[in-house]
Amino acid sequence: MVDKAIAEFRAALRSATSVMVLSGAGVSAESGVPTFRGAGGLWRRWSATELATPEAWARDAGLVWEFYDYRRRRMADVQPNPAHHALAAFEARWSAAGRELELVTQNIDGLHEQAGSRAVTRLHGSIWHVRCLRCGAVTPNRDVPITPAYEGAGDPDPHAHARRFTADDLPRCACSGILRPHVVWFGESLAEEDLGRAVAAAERCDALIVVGTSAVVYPAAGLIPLARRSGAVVCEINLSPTPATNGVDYHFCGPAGVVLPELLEGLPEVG
Ligand code: BJW
Ligand code: ZN
Repeated sequence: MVDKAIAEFRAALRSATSVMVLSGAGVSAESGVPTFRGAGGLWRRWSATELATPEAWARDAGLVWEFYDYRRRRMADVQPNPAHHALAAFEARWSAAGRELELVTQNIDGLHEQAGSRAVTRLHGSIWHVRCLRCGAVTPNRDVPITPAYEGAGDPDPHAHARRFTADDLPRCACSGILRPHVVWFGESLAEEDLGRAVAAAERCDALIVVGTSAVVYPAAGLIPLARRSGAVVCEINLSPTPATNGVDYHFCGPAGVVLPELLEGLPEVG
């Protein structure tokens, strides 16, 4: 039986023209990608959020690349799960019916795109792209290891023998500049175009689905009250309450891979 609140939000979707989805790490958890603030969020003795900073890079770029190389190795083989597939299938039906869907993700793993989602705005970049610190070029890169020096490195065990990497071990651009992961670290600005697109979608949407995010990282978390103030009906799908929960219309407690397919199934109805 479909839950009453689910039925109510489905009714809101039925009458919506423009829908926005804001996704976070919880959407990829069922694919085996660890979240940031949950169990499995530690690599050696660091949390992901300690190494995802310009300060960590300035201190030890070789270590930061080792951490990203490890995550790239883990992410290389994961597959989209029913949550990613439900969103991609929904987008296909929704846009065929002439309606608008904007999927704004904080995830850097590329799983939404892999599932077939098309209108994806990546607020925090992509782990599968690198950026040159000298010429600024952004290029796709799926090399694992990122350079031969990282072969066999990345052991997450806190007691692992720590290897030191030097500037010679780091990946280089054709211009010989050092390459860094094309992701957004704490204290760095989001790409203006991406944030502008997300803000416009939040202001325009009739319904917002917030899924699998702890809603603590800004400016992404600020999109939720922005959409609500702009008149959207907002639901949150999460395993537990978040700081955003009190400000949304519906909180659906459960795994994204179960709740999203149920919420979106068969919408919009045609005929
Ligand atoms: C499930 C589930 C299942 C599990 N089903 N659910 C305003 C106020 C306060 C601070 C700031 C502010 N504005 C800016 C800041 C500073 C900072 C910030 O937000 N700090 C706060 C943490 C305090 N923001 C920034 O620095 C941003 N830049 C910026 O604003 O520039 C201008 C500026 C700079 C300085 C000062 C002021 C302005 C940049 C943020 C970049 C975030 N980068 C990262 C790393 C990306 C690269 C990488 O991966 O290595 O992005 S941090 C990390 O957090 C990553 C994520 O995208 C992001 C959000 O995490 P997410 O997705 O929510 O994951 P989790 O793990 O936190 O939550 C998972 C959730 O899923 C949980 O709730 C689970 O329950 C749930 N879940 N399984 C459903 N199966
Ligand atoms: Zn370059």
